[in-house]
Amino acid sequence: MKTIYLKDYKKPEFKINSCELHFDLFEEFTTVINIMSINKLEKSENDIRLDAMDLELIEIYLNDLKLNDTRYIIGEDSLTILNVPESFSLKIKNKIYPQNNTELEGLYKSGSIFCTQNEPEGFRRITPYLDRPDVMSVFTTTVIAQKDKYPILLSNGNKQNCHDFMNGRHGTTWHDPHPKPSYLFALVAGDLGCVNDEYTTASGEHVELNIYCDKGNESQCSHAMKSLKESMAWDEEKYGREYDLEIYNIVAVDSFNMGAMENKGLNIFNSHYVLADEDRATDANFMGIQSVIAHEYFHNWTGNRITCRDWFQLTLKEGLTVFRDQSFSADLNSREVQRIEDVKGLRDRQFVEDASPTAHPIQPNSYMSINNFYTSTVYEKGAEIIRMIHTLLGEENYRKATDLYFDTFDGQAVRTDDFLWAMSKASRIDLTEFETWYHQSGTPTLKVEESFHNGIYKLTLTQRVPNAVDGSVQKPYYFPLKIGLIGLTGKEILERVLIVSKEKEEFVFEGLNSKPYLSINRDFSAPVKIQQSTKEYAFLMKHDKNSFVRYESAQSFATETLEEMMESGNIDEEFLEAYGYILNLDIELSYKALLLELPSVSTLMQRQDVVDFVPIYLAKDRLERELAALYKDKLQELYKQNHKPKNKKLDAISMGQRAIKNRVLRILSALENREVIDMAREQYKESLTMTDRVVALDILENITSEEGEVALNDFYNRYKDDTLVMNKYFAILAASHRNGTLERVIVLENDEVYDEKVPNLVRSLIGVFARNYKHFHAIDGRGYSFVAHKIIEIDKINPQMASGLASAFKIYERLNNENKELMKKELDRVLAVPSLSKNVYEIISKILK
Ligand code: B3K
Ligand code: ZN
Repeated sequence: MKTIYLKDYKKPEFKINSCELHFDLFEEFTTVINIMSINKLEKSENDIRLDAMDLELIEIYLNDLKLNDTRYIIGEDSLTILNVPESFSLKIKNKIYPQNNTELEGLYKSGSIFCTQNEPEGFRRITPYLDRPDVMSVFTTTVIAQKDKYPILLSNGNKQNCHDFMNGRHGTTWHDPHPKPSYLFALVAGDLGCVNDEYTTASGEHVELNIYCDKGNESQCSHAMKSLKESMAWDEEKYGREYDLEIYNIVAVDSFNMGAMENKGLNIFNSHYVLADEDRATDANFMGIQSVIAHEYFHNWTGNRITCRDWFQLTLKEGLTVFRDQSFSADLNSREVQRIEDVKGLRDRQFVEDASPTAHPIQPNSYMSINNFYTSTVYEKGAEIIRMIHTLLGEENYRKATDLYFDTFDGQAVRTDDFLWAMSKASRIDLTEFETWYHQSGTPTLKVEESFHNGIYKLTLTQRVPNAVDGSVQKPYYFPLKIGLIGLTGKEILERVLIVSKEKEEFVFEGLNSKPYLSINRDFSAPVKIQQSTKEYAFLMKHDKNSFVRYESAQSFATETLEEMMESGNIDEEFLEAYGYILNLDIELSYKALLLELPSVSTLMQRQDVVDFVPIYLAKDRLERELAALYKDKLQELYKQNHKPKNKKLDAISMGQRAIKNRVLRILSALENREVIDMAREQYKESLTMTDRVVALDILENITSEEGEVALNDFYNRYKDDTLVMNKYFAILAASHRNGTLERVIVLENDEVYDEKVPNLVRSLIGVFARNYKHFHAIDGRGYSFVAHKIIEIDKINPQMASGLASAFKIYERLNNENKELMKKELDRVLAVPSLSKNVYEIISKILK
């Protein structure tokens, strides 16, 4: 399989000034006419090699002259036109078959809707083109289809005109004045419902806003619309960025490989990130919609107006845009909860990836399939890197620097180095040493040593940077470390941002009366692992004013308590006491719910040299039981105080109440007694929100087969016609700890609601099962064998989906021998499949290396 290297980048040799597209959509096929005006750039070749995948060529005209087949060469993934002049027009007509496209790249059908997904390399499956992000062109698109079946015809930009034809067909022409790369091209045709609104930009321009969805779902679009308007206002205020077209369209489709896509003026979304009402979506779903709508909207500037020179620069747009959506969510909701949730996600996914054989820098050097690099490293670690720049520069300089970035590079395809140039130029802060974050992989550990003599407190920090995947030694990082020192009585002495840049650093603080308590990596100012020998968790849980460190202390305390339990069987009494202290705190309820959560299996597993899941979940189950028994009365009181089954409002207080009472119910469920079963059953029956319903359902499923089945049947009958909600049903069953989960997953594959071609359903059933530690890693090896079998099967339909499933095997190298052997057998089996996609091959071959 071919590897592509960043070092081999070459500038494009041709410029496509304009691209005029005509689509004629039919049920059996689609014809595409593509008329490009092209210029040679300096030192250009005689021949132009266009990217082309699975296209049926009909005819080619060069400057209006039809070419015979001696004038071009059709390659496996290309079309080369020989001997082209300096400046020419090229007209290509080809045929495609969207209704047979199960890869969901290029033009395909989601149910009865025609839609596209072109990032990163889908456009070459539509028409021959220079399908690379640094070739930017002005697109005019005409879409023609049967009017009664496809009354809505959309593409990028502003609507130019509509025309009806005699034969029941009609067409619409769209023009996008902003030059863009082909990966931002989009087309939609369907019989869609629509919710319409408008927005007036800060400079007084009116923008028409439309959200399209399947008819009947219109009432579920209001949260998405509200989020869109909030995003538009926020980007004006925080980054001075206004929208730049007359229309902003969003279309929700059911079959989509990922969350959403920022196509210029025509975002296409997985319906999971658009549709919601209280009866069908959880509070977390509502938050997810707000952040993904914002993310795609923010791409209009960070991604579309300024795009990437090549795909190695992906984090230029993704890391920055994730940082922007995280800041937006923090501004609109609880800042402290947002930060903790972001860090939790980073550690559960990115830290695991960074410790695996597929670890890569946020700017990778090579890839086989670029689709494998839309990772939590490029996205979430990328966002942490931007956050560190924000911390180093400060709010004011950061804004100056982003202004300079937009002014300088608007309309261009650039590199992460260009972004760093703007950051450094506007702030006059040298970021040369900081650049390492873009080119190295792995999570650094920071060892902390403290001493105190004669009023002088000395902090010694030692960085340990892991070797790269190829074994090469990596350099220490440069980063901002926000710390606080706290006095014996709990009073804050100081807060500083220290700059750490060497392998070993010493920081001295003078004039102190006693050894202070150290509050380290406040707000998680750097994505590092802290290694500390002092155990001041209980004190920090009580006194630290930094909400992140209080959370962190509770987590570390719980983690070490669980580790001690795994080793000696003893439970630390002091931890139980500290937990009781949190239960009584009068703090924001969703924050409190986070403080009461025990560390994830993933957190504990990352700390083991050789991973063994069984002791982890046994210890977790036991600690939950102890806490539930010890604080039963208090927990029940908290539940009663906050259980408001008829309140389905989405304000912070109502969501906080649901968060805390559901956390408490989960803790109590460890008792597995009649009382808690009744509580969950009642909650399932009487509550008006999906948030309450899924928690109750999950608890019932995990502790009682009888009541679980009754509730699950009820849920099934109620929602079986709503695929989006049914994803929750599949996920609860696939994540179940009860015996027989694998057998039930196998049965569910034949359920009439389940469809292997719909990525959301595959993720909910197979993807969730592959993260069910108990059953996926079961020692009979059947979990591994089942998932491997699915990867092979799904790879034939949709390689991107299959390689997503394959990432469950990334833990391979660190498993205990028994599991490792079982897993190896399955990985070998997958790798031996002759027609394996490069997507799956790349992941599995790296895991086995
Ligand atoms: N840019 C798209 C991701 C495309 C993924 C292609 N496999 C969505 C986003 O990050 O906003
Ligand atoms: Zn993005």
